[in-house]
Amino acid sequence: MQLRTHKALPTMALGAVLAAPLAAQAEDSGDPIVIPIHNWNSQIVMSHVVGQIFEQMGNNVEYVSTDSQAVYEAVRLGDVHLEMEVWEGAFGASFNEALEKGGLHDAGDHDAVTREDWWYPEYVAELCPGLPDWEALNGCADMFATPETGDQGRFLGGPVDWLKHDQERVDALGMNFKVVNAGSASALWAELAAAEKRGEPIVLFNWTPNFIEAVYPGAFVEFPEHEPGCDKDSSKGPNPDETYDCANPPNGYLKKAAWDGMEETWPAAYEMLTKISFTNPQIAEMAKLVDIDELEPEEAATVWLEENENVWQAWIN
Ligand code: TMO
Repeated sequence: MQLRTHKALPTMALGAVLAAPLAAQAEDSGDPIVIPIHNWNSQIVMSHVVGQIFEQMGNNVEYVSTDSQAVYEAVRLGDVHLEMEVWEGAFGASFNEALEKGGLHDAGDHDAVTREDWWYPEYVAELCPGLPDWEALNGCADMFATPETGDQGRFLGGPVDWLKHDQERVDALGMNFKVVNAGSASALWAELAAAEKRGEPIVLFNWTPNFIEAVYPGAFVEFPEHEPGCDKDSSKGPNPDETYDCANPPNGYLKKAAWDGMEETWPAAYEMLTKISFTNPQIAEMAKLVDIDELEPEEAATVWLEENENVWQAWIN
């Protein structure tokens, strides 16, 4: 008895020494980390990738479908706890607004550089010489007319919760186009595939990184150069009387955002979140796993994690 206690001591002492630095760190709460899901596939897959890493770390996770503009208010209030894809072009304004009100913060940039704007498949440049210049596009407006848009060209925009101000830009630049919003990302790609098959002109909303670049060569329309403040200050951009008369940022950021309470509630998960940085090819691949390979987003995330273990293990250790 005496001997056993004595023998056990060194082990216990070592255990105490090892436990000490860990005990000093607060543990992550057992409450679920609520992750918002939107309506384009890289965001959905990336959110599941990160959620599955959190689960591997022992956290609980919940996913909720959320409007991609209203989400910044939801993060600020702590109703959801982070956002994995803050695209500068589409969401910079909503993100900044929530940032000013307080409750949410910038949790770091991805390596990825982004662009979101009017785009056409390569063959359209042959039909409308002068592209990618926006004035050349405007000169070809009638080529893009549909029964829905009458004499005007149709710009096929994304779902209404993405870029909010395409029609304002058309008006500010005096373009002979009408914006028609697609109901979903897959509706955009279905229209693109149909137009390409028939060799018909089409100009639609697109973005990079996306799986599209691996399938359809094409280019963004070049609008008057992006100027910060062009959305609020009419003196910016070529039309002195109007706002939104310039391009979206051609080299936009892609950020993560977090609820201010996240660090205290889930310190380990939060630290991992701040280390995450995805590249353009990684994000395009996440979209491809669903849009082309037709996996469910959860499965796509699991496949991505299996194939990229070296990438994400570095964020945990
Ligand atoms: C918000 N999006 C990446 C689809 O442009």
